[in-house]
Amino acid sequence: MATTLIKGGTVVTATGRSEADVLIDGETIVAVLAPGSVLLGTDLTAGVDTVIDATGKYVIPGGVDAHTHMELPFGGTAASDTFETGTRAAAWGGTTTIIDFAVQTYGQKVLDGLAAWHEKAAGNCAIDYAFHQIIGGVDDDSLAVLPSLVDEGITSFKLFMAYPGVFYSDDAQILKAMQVSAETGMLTMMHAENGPVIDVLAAQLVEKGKTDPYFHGIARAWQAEEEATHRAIMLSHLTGAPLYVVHVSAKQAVEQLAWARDNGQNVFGETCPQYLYLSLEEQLGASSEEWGAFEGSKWVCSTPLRSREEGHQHHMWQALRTNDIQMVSTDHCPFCMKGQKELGLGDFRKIPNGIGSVEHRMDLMYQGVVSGQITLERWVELTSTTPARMFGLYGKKGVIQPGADADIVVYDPNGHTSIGLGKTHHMNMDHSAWEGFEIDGHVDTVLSRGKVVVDDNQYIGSKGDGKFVKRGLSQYLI
Ligand code: DUC
Ligand code: ZN
Ligand code: ZN
Repeated sequence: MATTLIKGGTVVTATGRSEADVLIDGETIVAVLAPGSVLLGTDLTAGVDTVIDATGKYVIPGGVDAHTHMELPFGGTAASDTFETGTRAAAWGGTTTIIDFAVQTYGQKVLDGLAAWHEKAAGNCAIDYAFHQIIGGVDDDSLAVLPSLVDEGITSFKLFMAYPGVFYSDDAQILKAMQVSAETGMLTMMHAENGPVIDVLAAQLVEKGKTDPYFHGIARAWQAEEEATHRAIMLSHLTGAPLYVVHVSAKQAVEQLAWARDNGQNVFGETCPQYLYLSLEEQLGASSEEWGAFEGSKWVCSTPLRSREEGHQHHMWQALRTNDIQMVSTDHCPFCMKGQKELGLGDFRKIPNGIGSVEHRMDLMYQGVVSGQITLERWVELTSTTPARMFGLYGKKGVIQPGADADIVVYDPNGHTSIGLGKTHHMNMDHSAWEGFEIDGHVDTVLSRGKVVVDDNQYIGSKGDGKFVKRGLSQYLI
């Protein structure tokens, strides 16, 4: 087995930082040592196969992006990243594990949906991957099958309070699925927006000729997010199901989560970089020479970008500091402008919902360290350690300690990353939602289970390096 020593860096974990060398044997971290350690009389630098010099750099556990949608059929098309392109882009950006959503559509057998996802991913991934299960049709059959997913390493399922006629579950269906969640310990993940209300508002806007992407954000009002979040919390209280609310964007929804947590409920919340940095006014309301007001379609996603004037972004950063929101994923769901987003020219309801960010989450969140929004340790916690714990991967993922998988990023705080097409952009999209963002840091080296996959601005891994990882139950639950 090849041995590697990452030497001279500052190891940063969720709980602290220290000058330390990291020794890897094969795929596994075997020791975290005082700098320059001699082990049983052996000079490690001379004894290992590879030495990575991390002097002046941070050595962090690889990112865990717990919310991606590779190849998701959605909005009359499919997310443009395959497992191959999307996981390679993730590796470029220092993410070494993704948790994607296998889909059961209405009327389909859950295990058939899951098998289809295994087929898409197997042998194609650059980094390790796991699955949640979307239940698009809660019925007797899917409810009966749900508990068996735990043995398959799938310990969480997502329900939708939005998208009537597509993935939507009504309250009765949610209640029944949550009862299974309470019995099994599986985490209920919720897309919390009141879909029926949103669909009426959207139709009324279109009838009045308000068809630009900006009105996507108006139709998907924060009240619809707050109300659904509250309803999900109450149903979780009633059933005892642990609840994880995905892609939280409204400050009022955060308040609901904080209230539930203060009441002692097992309720958790995730936000995404787009809800920290981007807004209704600047992005959904954007205009360009090429696309006119349709430029805003690049940022059509749900939940939507919120008004900066109303202060959601500011509140979201604060919630990350106070732990009212526990982690940051991307909801990576990329669509090209040509042939995909443009399906919604003249009607914002037909714009495929989604933004591509899997490549940039670690950098974008690091910029929050630079700008003083979060600490270095909190950066690691939000992007790696908590996602690993939340979804039953901790110990192997999300930490630098003996026995953990050697998923490691050497991050240079003196480096620089310019995001955009022709600069750093490896996702399969014809535009970047993050064009022009400048990061005061750089992903230098990425190891996936001990193998260097990115180094010196080159991808040197291979398709198929990444393996399916079975997950345990959430490690936040007793
Ligand atoms: N929201 C998105 O923006 N895309 C995929 C699904 C979702 O809920
Ligand atoms: Zn969603
Ligand atoms: Zn999603």
